Amino acid sequence: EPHIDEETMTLHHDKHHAGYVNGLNKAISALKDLRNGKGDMEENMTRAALKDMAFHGSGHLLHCLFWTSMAPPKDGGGGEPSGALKDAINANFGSFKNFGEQFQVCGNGVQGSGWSILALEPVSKQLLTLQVEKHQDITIWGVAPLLVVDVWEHAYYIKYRNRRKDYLKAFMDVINWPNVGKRYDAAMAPKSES
Ligand code: MN3
Repeated sequence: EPHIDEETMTLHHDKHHAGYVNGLNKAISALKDLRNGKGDMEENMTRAALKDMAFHGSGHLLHCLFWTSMAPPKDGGGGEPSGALKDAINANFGSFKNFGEQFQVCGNGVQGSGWSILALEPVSKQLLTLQVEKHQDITIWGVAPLLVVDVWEHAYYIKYRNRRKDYLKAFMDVINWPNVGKRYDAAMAPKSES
């Protein structure tokens, strides 16, 4: 509050996110049943269980990142990033202002449900924005999502009605940059080649 309202966040977390957790558990359990000979493996795996797992699993993961992409302004939400992430944003987008505009335009252009995501592409170590639809379409394999914003209507409808643009503008005032910066540092840390 006041940028994002409590009622929306409570419903979003307790009802919508819970739906993905239940859906993922159901898909995993359906896959286990199929491996144990219950039901037609080919039919169910290709048409339902695997797709459900990708949809609900990606929905669950992105919502987990969403909650921790935010903080109330009194606890340090909003403002601008610092440290290595700040330098990387300047290097990849030209300026923080450019990044902010691109991140919001990206979310505004999602058709239907989806996300605007700031991610690190691991091969070239570039930061980029992804305009993900549903939870799993239009992504790049291997990227590390650093900052995500849910742009489905349930994320803003009570306070912002159909004004997604205003919601995205308000979201900029609650970004938990210290957390996003930690994710960036972890994603950039050297890993053993595999
Ligand atoms: Mn949602």
